[in-house]
Amino acid sequence: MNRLIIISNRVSAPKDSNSGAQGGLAVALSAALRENGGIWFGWSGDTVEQFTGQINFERRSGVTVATVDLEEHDIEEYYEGYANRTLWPLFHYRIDLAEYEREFAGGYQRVNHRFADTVRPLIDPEDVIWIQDYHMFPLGQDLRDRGCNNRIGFFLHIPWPPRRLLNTLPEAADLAKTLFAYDVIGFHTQEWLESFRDFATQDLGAELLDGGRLKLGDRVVHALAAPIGIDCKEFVEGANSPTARLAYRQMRDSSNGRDLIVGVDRLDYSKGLEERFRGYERFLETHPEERKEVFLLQIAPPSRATVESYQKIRSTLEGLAGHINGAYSDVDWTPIRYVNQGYPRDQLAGIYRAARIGLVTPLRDGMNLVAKEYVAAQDPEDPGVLILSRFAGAAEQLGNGAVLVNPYSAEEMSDAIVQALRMSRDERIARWRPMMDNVEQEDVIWWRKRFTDALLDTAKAETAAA
Ligand code: GDG
Repeated sequence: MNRLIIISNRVSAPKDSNSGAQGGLAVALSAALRENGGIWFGWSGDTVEQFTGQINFERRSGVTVATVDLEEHDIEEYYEGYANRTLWPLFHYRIDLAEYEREFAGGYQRVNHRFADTVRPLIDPEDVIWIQDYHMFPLGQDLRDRGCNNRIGFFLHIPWPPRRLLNTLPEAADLAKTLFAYDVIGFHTQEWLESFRDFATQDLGAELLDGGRLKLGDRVVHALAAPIGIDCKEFVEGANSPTARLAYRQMRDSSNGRDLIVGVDRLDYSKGLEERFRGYERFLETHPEERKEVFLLQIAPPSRATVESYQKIRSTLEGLAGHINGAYSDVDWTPIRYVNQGYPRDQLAGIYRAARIGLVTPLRDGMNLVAKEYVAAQDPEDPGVLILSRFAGAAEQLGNGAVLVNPYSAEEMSDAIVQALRMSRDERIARWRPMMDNVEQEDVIWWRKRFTDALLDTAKAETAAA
């Protein structure tokens, strides 16, 4: 394959290849860069007084990383503003939280121009470019405007919202039009893909061609669903590591024979944590006989702490956890252990394995990798039960084994917990197997190949046509 240029807001290539903290995405993209050569480009995480466009080059475990510093107001408007306060809530169907400010939109445009100006000289004519996520919708168009005729793909890691919601964004049409600068655009699920198609055909007047292609003016883009997976092999190894075994043991010891229900999420309103606590409370309220048989461990490392809606959800959850523990605790039992810190991946894998129930109940989620990690970490002889929101992208693949719930319904959540606690080992195995098959087969390498193959196919089709 040709050399690859990956562009994302932050470069998550691990500093050293043994780093336990690396996520599946970083692993997959780093592996692609090592195989094909290339560069991973993004914001350095640092700010400077005056933007210079000077690139910092670095080698990180066999991958060339190129980063650029931005100005303080770039970060306020582009990252904290448009990305985190406008697009993130809107694309997770939360128009009540979305802030529409021209200043944010302007900063977003400016930073995308800056990225384009900076990265353009690094691109050779044969390179294949792959841009990641909602921070950079217009970057492909910006590169085209700078004479870049390369194959360019774009992948969206969050949902694409229904058109009637998206139309609340003043610049929705302009933003969506820029996606036609790409050759291939990918979404996690059929549902997000269909929402995009609806917007493209009904609001932009695009024409739907065969093979998932859409035409607008003289541009044709191939839009496809490519669900991301985890690095399953690595995760299973991690779940069997000494660290994981120790974490498993400690968890079991501290459970006193009670069943552990686990939740692991960035502290984000899209993850449905408030609703999860309320569902669990409903379970405690309506099932006094089961109460002291279980406890919920919610791991929720804080994120985006400068944004007001995140400060609010944090204090709401603290209040709710305190209320539930106050109302139901006993001298020898606390119903919720609510933890605001992160843990190393292997330790997490051991905790997942110790849990009888994985509670993954986002109100809306592009995919949700925690659901897949929970499945991968289970003991095949005695697996736990995954309770999964039907509004997570992962429900399209794992709906064949998970107990699916509507996270807005405390009653459904409570029923699902009871069902999972009473489930026989045979049923748990029968439900886990097909989920594990999916997690193993459609892993992160499969995802990356599915996308890059489509990107290369468009190149072949064009050569053939010529
Ligand atoms: C976005 C989309 C999509 C969490 N706590 C700890 C920890 N984590 C890790 C998990 C998992 C990752 O963070 C979270 O991934 P998710 O997929 O659940 O969610 P987002 O961060 O919102 O990711 C999402 C994803 O992009 C990929 O396309 O699936 O829908 O929103 O890997 O394990 N990791 C460690 N300690 C923690 O305490 N080490």
